[in-house]
Amino acid sequence: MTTTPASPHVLMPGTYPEWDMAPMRKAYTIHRLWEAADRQAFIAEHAADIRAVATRGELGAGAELIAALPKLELVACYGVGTDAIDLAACRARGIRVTNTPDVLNGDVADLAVGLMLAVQRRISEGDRFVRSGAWADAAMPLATRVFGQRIGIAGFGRIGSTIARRLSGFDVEVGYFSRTPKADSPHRHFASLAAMAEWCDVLVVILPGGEATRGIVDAEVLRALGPRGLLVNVSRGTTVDEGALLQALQTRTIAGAGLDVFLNEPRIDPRFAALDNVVLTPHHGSGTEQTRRAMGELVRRNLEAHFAGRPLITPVA
Ligand code: 8YV
Repeated sequence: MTTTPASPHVLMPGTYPEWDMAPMRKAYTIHRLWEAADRQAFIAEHAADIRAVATRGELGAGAELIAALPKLELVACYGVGTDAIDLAACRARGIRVTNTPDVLNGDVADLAVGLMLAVQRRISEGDRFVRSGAWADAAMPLATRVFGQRIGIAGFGRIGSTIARRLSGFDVEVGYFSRTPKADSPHRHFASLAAMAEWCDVLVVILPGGEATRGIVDAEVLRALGPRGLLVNVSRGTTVDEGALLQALQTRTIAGAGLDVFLNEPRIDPRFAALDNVVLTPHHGSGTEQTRRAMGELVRRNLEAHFAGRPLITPVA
């Protein structure tokens, strides 16, 4: 624990970069939960003082943690996805919640396009091919053309529509799956994910995590995507039935996948590493210095606003 006299007590389930931790240590009494040998005892020891939780998208704040903090006023999330935060528990107690939307749209969209290109043009495989010296003895296997393809985007919020904008330069046809059509979108809307999977060559998943989308990309959707189809997931590991995905990749029910998110991060299913038709990245959609600096600043601005009694910058609840 770092102590600053008479400063608000903030619990952190995980660390932020040092450029955020330094100003936070100055402004708050930080309780570093990730360093606690006994989490429950640590929370019990400090619960009476803790007014805010500063968490990360993948760490969240569950009902048990929220219930253990009687003075909790705010959960500030470093990330846009709040599926790991029990919003109902927060609302029931009038606990405010903030996240970091918009500042990461461009990065996540860039990585989605990057993963699509990497798998379709076999870039990671080509890198291994050259490094291994195999090129001296054989030609690199042919890849798959990207331009002219049909790209289906599952989830058409701020990041999904940014992905569509990025794709406007690739001479591809874009469709999207969402609950309701976007009146101002020129792209084809699909009310059925399986129907869009049937239509598209590349299925990009950028749906919000949570129970409503758990396993929505299932064996049926993967079969509809088909043996020349590619899946890109930059949303949450929970949006894909991971067992069905692994089987589809192993049996070539789909051609390949570019995956930035998984179940049980960071200790993901080891079967992914044995596949040669995937490109894997470590939940790094927002993982650039510029974006992470912007995210951290937004978290700190929300904390400052809350403790100063000013309106929150980016409230979720
Ligand atoms: C976060 C994310 O950067 O924004 C989200 O919801 O999943 C990521 O972009 C990550 O959770 C930060 O640790």
